[in-house]
Amino acid sequence: MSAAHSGPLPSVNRQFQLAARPAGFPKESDFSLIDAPMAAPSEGQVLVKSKYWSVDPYMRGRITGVRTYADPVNIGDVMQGAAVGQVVESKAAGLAPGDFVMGGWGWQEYATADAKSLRKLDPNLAPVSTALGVLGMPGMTAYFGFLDICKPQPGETVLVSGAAGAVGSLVGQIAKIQGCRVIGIAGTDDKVQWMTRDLGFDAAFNYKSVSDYSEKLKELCPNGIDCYFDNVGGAITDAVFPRMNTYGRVSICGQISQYNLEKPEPGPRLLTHILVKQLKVEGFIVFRFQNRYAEGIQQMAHWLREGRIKYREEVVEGFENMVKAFIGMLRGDNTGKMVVKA
Ligand code: NAP
Ligand code: FER
Repeated sequence: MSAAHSGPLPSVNRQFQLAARPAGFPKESDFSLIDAPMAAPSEGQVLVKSKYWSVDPYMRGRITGVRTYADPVNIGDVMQGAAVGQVVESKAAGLAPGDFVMGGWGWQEYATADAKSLRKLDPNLAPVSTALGVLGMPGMTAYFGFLDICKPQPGETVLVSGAAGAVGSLVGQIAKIQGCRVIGIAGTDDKVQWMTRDLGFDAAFNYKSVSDYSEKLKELCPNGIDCYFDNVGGAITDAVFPRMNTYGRVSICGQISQYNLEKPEPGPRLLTHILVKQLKVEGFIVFRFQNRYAEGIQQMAHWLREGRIKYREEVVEGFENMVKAFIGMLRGDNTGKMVVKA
């Protein structure tokens, strides 16, 4: 065995399986922690020991049982998701014990994976956990979902909802690099302070302590809003549309305020504002940009090295706390990207 693994492998592989389809907000009993047999890699595969797991809002949609861009997670399946790990045993060319990789093996401590399904990571470029955040799917979502869809111009006003999370915190900083005026909306005063003091946002507010979003937006965006990057939908977004400027652009990235509702809110509404302001409103799924990820990762890594992009991780320790971390993220416990560390 390699230096990547000290001591013998355990005889069991702990996994979280989906136990029930959540009704409304997920709860701990919707998942079960089970002992599965340790798997052995076949030809072309590696055995990976997980180091970090991602918890993401899209996972809420994957457990409802509706087929979208992929098959849903079914009851008794290992919960799906991205993870970072270290190769323990290799039967594949190009990967050796000790190498760090990112892949989609889900919520389990060990996994056998086809080498071609993995991205090999350079631990000297950035901490490997960033493959789940700023240099991973959320980073690509911010980079392409903002730049390609909003096409921001210097001097324009950019509003970001869900602005202190993994994606939103990066969108705001990318907008500053483009020379825009940036306003963020998030759910705690600490998040507001992080955005304005550390990330360079021009202003921000806490939607949980402001009652009149419309008035607040009028105050913070006196020249209206040119670009809106929407992570949340619902009442916040309702207040934004009337303040959009003519020829404004709206990137619909997420609608997290709706993900845990048992009955969807009525909508879409306020389409009159799209008409009279001649707005462009476009939804996207980040995988559309997959063939350009190399460009996105290179640019984000460059901005990181220059210190123009900062990132923060909310690290929950211990695999057994996966479900707590997932629920905590949906509740807003995270500033920046929520990850679980082995
Ligand atoms: P995140 O923002 O790091 O975490 C989720 C955050 O949502 C929480 O921290 C919480 O912060 C906020 N939130 C929860 N309930 C809310 C509510 N009812 N109203 C307003 N805010 C609420 O997650 P992320 O990974 O960066 O994802 C952000 C959004 O982007 C999600 O909607 C996600 O689905 C979307 N997304 C889309 C794509 C795509 O391809 N289109 C890819 C990645 C992510 P507060 O304290 O501010 O409430
Ligand atoms: C997300 C929300 C929704 C996301 C993807 C989707 C990758 C896609 C949903 C669908 O295809 O129905 O955060 O992240």
